[in-house]
Amino acid sequence: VPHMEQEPLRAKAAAELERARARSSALTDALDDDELVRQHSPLMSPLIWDLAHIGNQEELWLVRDVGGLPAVRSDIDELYDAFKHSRASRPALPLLKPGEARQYVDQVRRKTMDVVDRVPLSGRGLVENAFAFGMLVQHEQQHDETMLITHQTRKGPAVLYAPEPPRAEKTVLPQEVLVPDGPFTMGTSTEPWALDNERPAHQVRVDAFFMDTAPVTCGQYQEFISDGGYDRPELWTGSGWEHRTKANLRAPLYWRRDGDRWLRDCFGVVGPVREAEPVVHVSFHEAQAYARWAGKRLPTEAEWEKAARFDPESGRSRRFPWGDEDPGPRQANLGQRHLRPAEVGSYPAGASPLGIQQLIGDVWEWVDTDFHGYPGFTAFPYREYSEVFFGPDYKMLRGGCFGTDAAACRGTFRNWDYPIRRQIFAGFRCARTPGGGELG
Ligand code: AVJ
Ligand code: FE
Repeated sequence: VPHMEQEPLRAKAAAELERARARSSALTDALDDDELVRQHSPLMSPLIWDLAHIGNQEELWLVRDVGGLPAVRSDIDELYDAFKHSRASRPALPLLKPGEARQYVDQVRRKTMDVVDRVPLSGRGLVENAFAFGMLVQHEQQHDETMLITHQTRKGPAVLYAPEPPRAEKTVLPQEVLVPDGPFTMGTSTEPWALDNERPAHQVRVDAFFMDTAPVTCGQYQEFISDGGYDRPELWTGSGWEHRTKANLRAPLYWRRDGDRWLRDCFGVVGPVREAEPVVHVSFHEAQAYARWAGKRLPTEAEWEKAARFDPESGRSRRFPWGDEDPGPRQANLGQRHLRPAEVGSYPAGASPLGIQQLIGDVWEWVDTDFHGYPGFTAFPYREYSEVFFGPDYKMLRGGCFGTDAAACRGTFRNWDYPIRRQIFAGFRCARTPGGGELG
């Protein structure tokens, strides 16, 4: 990065750090101390752990590593190391109290801002300083989404408010479109804030396939339930059925029956399930069973990314379905502007060249691919970001959701979780092999 181009980068890093912090504060200031230190679900950390962990990672990477400054508090590194303590065990740790945690993250942030002002934003090899700021912004935003998940697991009166998402313009979408056969460029070598697992750009050959133009809706999912979807082992894989039985799954998480209709708890507000809204809080196994019931299958990760990025006219991969411009409120439901997905068809301006909608935002989409590194993968800045998760235990999720910030979302962005997880804001869409059945 030439010297004269560094000032806009500094301004951007500072502004993005501030924007992330405003969100972290809003998510933690909404609750009293007791609710911040309590564990709302064994799957989640106490909210105050997330906050201090955000500060501790910032201290490690920006203050100590990039800035070369002495430790703010070296005595707490171990407490906030995600690999040292399981989420379930974190409430029992001698964590910083809410007031101390807030003071700590403020102290770290003041030093970070000095570092942003003075360090050169280039010239450190693979992990450039400019990338380190992007990485920490994304890290904070990712934990803010995690904290939003914790808010959804929490019981009690609502504390978060946001306007309703925009309503669908009444255009009728075709159910599916054909994505043509041929190579496309998957991943990226140029996206400045792309994390290790999104790199490098590489050619992938994808056979022609049909992709649904929208995520599966609650209305469609209710039909699967009424048709006995949860009681028909032939629709599920072996491990899917085993989990369905053990966990006694009957409907998406946070749904409950009320006479002849379904209700959903959305951040403490209970209301009727909305038929046109993408289904959310389903596991990979449920998504797979639904797809088989519908005579379809889940897309692979390469298919999903081709649907989201490939421009058939130029043959080029775009940053986003709509082009290369960063997401705005017309293109995608991102950034916690709303607390739920928007009805299908609500974002025509976010459509891909082939007319596929809502790939970015609304709900994370399960895809049928295990987590692996792309050819030429190099772990950075640390093996624990991605590499230690590679293997068959995790399934990929793509596209981000209403709770994902644009800083941590793009056409190449990869998320992952266990196939049984439902507390995340995950839904799915279906794909189909031309002429064939459900097997890809
Ligand atoms: C990419 C969402 C799976 O939360 O475990 C946060 C992101 N990595 N701190 C996670 C992350 C380290 C990660 N996910
Ligand atoms: Fe983290």
